Amino acid sequence: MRGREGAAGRSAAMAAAGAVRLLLIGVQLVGLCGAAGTATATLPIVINTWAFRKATETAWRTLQLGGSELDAVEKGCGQCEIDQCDGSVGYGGSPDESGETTLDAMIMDGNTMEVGAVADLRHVKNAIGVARKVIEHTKHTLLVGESASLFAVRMGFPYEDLTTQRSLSVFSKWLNQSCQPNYWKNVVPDSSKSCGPYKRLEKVSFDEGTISQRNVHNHDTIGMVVIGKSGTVASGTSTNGGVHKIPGRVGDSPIAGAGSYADSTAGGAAATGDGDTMMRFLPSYQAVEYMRMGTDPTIACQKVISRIQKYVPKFFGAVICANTTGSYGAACNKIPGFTQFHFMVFSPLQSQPAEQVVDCI
Ligand code: SD4
Repeated sequence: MRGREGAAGRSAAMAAAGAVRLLLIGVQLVGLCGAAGTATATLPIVINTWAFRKATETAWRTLQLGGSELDAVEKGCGQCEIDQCDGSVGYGGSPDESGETTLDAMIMDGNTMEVGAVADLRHVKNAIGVARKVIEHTKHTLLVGESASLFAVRMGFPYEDLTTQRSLSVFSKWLNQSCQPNYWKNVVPDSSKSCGPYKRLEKVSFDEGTISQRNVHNHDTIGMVVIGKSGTVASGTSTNGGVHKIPGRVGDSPIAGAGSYADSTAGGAAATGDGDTMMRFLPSYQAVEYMRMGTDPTIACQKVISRIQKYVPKFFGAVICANTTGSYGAACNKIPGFTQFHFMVFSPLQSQPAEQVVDCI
């Protein structure tokens, strides 16, 4: 009797295991075909926001050539800085209110939990390269503005103009349309109608409409997570931030836990979107903590998006997540004009970077 129960139990268990295997294969295929759902992959893995294929390739090649996970993140995001990915990364994009392009970037080592970051970096193109030097040559974490540029020059980076014909024309078009849109509120003259200089309005009102004017076309930061064969996690970001931002504005991208987060005992995550909103929730940190608790990467990403949704339903944003087993996922907030989020993955299951798509929630 016991034997029969045992056999029945074993075959039930085997059937269940078979079903789980089939399910996993299914999820894997779905993942590779580019639909939503957590996909499994073996290590190493490179995952990055948006369809920035060359960045993925560069990171992967760096690993294949024996580079470290940090090298892969630096080179991968650096590729986007060279390519000016979508005009939202690197020089010549997102001119601020005075027409200047300024850069934010960070890189994080998930073994040591060291972070190097630069914000409001001016006149230096390779922002993530400078961020890496902050880890290697200082005891600081974040350097900002012209002082960060001076540091970069000391580290051997060229000091150059980041303005291009394209950024100049975006800037002059904006001036010609009475500086619309912009990020001011509660000021005179009325910022929804005219250019500054503005002065503060005595009576401050909280108008929901002023919270976010982002759209999917004006910013597409690269955020990347690389997990090596041994489970070492590194992450990084690079962006030129929001177009027409107020000079001095720093977004989520160079902030550890906001723009990205890496912890080799759990996983890595990176965010893209409306940094002014997203940085208040430290979504990358939160996602990694969910994965540490065993939450599947897709669900971890969804949970952080849902949390922001509760406060700011119409925010523009997406998060990518990967854990140290090589499983990964992504999630985004559904708003008009942004219903799907594209991201890139490279793992040993593929011979080339695979563009994947997730439906926003
Ligand atoms: C920022 N989060 O500066 C960046 C921009 C971005 O997709 O991610 N765009 O707010």
